[in-house]
Amino acid sequence: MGNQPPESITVHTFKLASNSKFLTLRWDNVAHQARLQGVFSTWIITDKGLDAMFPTVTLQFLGLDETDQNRYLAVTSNSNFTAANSEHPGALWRMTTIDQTKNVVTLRSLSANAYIRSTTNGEFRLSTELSEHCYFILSSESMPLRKIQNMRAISRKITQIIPLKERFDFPPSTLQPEQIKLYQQEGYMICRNLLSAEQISAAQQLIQRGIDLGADQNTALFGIIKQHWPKEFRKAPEILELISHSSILRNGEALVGHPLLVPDDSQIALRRPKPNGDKDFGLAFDWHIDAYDKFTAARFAVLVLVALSDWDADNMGNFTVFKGSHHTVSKMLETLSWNEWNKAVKNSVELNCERVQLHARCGDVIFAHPLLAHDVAPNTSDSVRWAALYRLMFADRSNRTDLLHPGAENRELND
Ligand SMILES: O=C(O)CCC(=O)C(=O)O
Repeated sequence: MGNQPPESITVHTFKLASNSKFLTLRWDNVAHQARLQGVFSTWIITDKGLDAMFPTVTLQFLGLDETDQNRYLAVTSNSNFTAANSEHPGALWRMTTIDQTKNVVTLRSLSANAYIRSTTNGEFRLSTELSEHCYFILSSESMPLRKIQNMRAISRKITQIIPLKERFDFPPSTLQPEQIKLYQQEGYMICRNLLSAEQISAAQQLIQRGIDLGADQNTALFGIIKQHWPKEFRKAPEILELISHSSILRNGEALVGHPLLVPDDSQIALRRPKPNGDKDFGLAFDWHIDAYDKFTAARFAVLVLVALSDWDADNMGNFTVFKGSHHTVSKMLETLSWNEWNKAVKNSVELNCERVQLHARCGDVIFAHPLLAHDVAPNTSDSVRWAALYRLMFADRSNRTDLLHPGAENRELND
């Protein structure tokens, strides 16, 4: 008998203990939760044997051709998931058994020193803390090679229709703990140098094209005039990638203390000069919060504004904040009835917070708490103010309640 190839291989699935969904690799190389078991959620575990007590393993998904090296679950140095070869520094995982009778295990990335955990939006993230979101039920079966070959043939067909693509490696947060603390106190912060000159210029060119085509039309609803840009501008990669292809996304997460979703829409906001000192904004109030309904407040996690022109003096259509007002607004939402709150907003009641017209240079990024009262300053300059705004949503919607009580939010991003 020569060296016969094995007739079967032991394969594994990782099913989340919390919702019975499988750890799967998606077409865009995101580790995500799938309802059904398939080739992309069936894994070959290879023991790397770096530590006899706690097995260090690589996780190779079954799908695709054997010759394709990039079939290993790995974590990048920016803590994002990717499909890589087995030599990738983030491809080593420590598998620890939590409950032997039920085969419950956790997976800890050796390079990131953090556990893989599920989020309620169907993705996975890393967490430095162990919680029930990190528990998987490990199932193992011996699978005949013939079956594996059939499964691979199917997966090749799938990837012909939806090719596996590179996932962008979101850059890490640039924020220091003191900055996060100040944001929690004041409800806003300005970050500089997060965007490249090319990114800023691409976004500006897109907006200029829109202006040339007359895309920035005003619409009126119930007497409120809104500047409305068509989807092809609001959702253009030049605008949306300002968030995902810079540290803005992870800075937002660091400020909020929870994972956020990559935005799929934006608000392009031009504020035109009005020499009579009127502001170029539909709302007549002196302050407002976005989604100010008692039930929708903080439905998004953080407001992000990217300045796309210079407005570095007062009265240039500046984004204007009421320093620390997120604390006051939080109390108002808690204590006032729906009618009282509505009246308070409509009458622009005194918040007893300093009103600050923020000064920004092109490319500066402002982060604001969803309960922070804000306004648009008049523009008596001779140039239009350009900005793009984003309302970043939680990956886990249940985290919203944290933000309704500023001061009680997580101090650290654990997800
Ligand atoms: O354009 C701005 O500076 C702010 C706009 C704003 O407050 C809003 O759209 O709610």
